[in-house]
Amino acid sequence: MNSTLYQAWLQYAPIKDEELAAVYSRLLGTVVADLQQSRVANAAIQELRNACRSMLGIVPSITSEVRASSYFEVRIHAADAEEGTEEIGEDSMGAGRVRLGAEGFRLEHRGHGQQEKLILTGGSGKGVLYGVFHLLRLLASHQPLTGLNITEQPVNGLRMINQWDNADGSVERGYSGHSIFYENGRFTENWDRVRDYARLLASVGLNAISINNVNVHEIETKFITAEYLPTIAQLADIFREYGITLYLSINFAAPLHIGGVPTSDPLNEEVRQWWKDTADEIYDHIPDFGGFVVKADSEHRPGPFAYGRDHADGANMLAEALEPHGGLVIWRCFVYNCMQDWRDRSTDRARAAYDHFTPLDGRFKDNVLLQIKNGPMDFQVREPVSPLFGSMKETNQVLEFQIAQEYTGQQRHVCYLVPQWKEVLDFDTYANGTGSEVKKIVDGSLHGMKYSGIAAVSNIGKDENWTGHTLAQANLYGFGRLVWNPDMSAEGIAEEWTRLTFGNDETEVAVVCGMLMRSWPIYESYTSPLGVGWMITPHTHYGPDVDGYEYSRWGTYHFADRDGIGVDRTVATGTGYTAQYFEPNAARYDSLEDCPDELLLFFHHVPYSHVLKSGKTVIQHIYDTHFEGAEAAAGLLKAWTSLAGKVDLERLTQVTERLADQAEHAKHWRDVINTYFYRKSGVPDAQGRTIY
Ligand code: GCW
Repeated sequence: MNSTLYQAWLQYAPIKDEELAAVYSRLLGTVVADLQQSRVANAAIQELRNACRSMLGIVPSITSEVRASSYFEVRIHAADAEEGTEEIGEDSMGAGRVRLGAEGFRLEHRGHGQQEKLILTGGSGKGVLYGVFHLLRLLASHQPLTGLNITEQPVNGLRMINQWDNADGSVERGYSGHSIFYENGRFTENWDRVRDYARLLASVGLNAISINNVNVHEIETKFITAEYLPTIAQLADIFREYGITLYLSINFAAPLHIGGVPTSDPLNEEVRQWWKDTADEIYDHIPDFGGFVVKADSEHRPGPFAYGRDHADGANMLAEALEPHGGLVIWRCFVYNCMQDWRDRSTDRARAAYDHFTPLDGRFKDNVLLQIKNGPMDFQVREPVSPLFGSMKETNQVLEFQIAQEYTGQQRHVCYLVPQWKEVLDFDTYANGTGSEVKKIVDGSLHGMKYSGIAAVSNIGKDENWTGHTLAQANLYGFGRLVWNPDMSAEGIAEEWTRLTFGNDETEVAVVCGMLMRSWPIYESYTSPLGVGWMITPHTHYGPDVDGYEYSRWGTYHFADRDGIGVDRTVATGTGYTAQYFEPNAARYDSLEDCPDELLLFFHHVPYSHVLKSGKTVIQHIYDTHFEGAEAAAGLLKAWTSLAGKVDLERLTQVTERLADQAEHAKHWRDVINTYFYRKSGVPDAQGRTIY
């Protein structure tokens, strides 16, 4: 496929500015490279050549000796095997000596006139790969190369994508068509698309992927056996070429289901041996296999609880099997009681992960990482940061985001999530006093952890544009860039993506970036007020249904009645959840006066007449935001259609259709929510607008 939809941010559009193209062509026409047989570096050079053909109409020649007067030199720094760090000499700007990790790169421009050269030094083949993609970003956004002197290293070690793809070809919470990996119970035969996916992931610095759903069904349970491993090894090979390590989600009850062992008890010797033998077999096929992702004792999945064991017992058993091979166990903390009785006000889903896992701190083996969703509930439009971050000082932690827009409009609504993710990463947990932001916990620096990082549920599928909504590509792009460097700004990432995806027309860049930056607040305003969450249709999680979950068995409540709304999670009168935070967060959330408006209903139950910091009552806030939100959604459509003539027809039409649907659906949200609260509370809108 070759459409603009398909190319996503790797458009490599021809550079029409002749002067600029000439400078780029002079520098990149000859590549001087000694790639030491690195497949990854070779893939990078291949990418460079294709990109240059497309952008500049030249195919760089490759030589091992310097011949041309201007050239692009690519080096892999020799001793990259030695612990991944190496001195690489004097910084040409005189900034001193710089250490380059295995995944880092340095890109510098030297000389002038006909004697210019560009030098890329990678700490390994992967460093070269990331450096080439960085260079291509500069080209595609028409940046000057003169004087370039940068060194970049990824901040997070594990930069992972989780596919929730099933062997039958469906994707759990997938909004972009079927799986690119599977169809009808088998692996797809044509893997070109997987290779292009690997390119997309590598281009933003991602380095790990788990290829099957954390809910592991019958066929996928057998992925760890000789029946499937040869095929999976071929997939691993595709990803390996782009610096991406392959992981599998496993079924905790596999020994029982497919191993011929009468139990899956993690302390049973036969079970432990079975996992060791299984690990040996996996590594025979895939020597650099990453490890296992595990959802256990969660939403009816099997786990150690069935045998009276805890999660450390379960995770450590798997860790022991993977340890001799250098594999990791990524153990998810999404463990809660999903059958809560509404009469029981002490059970609180928000508390669950913390309550289950903090007592286990210090008991996990070194190669276990706990994967924690960003919030305590489940990827809501707005929720506080999970109090587990920072609470386990002796346990490796991985943060889990969801790029798939399960609760944020399902890629039918535009909702750029990078600003939300940044709020999470910048949140100060105070775990070690001021300056204990989540980003420092998940990059491993705060508690000096051996393994750490960030993972996210993918949003791609077989749709031609990968992500259903073309603008949802920005979330996949943004996830990679943010995880590479959490200090990048959401605006900066949006701008990069827009330039690479749509080109450098300044009006277009401004319009698209503006839309992206407004999109999450807009979505929030016509859906869920003040952090309350869960007012969506049960199971599908699309569209409003205020009481859908309130009166279901799943136990996630807003407690709205005729007098008020919100969940009391305070210590004195509520579930006590606020106490799971470090001070001063605990006190701030616990206090009705200090709790920030946007999370008020997450932490407190208040009457509709309660006055917010904004000066409005809760009920008036609900009405106002819903009216304004629906209008703003219509504004997104208007902004986009102003780009007619600038954006190619394919993408113009695709996005227009989605935005038109969004504008309609936003009105539906507005009306359902407003009428619900009007009829519950009996309080009219101060502005007398139409509420049904
Ligand atoms: O939010 C829930 C989703 C489930 C998902 C689960 C999880 C994969 O609705 O579809 O299952 O989270 O994260 O395990």
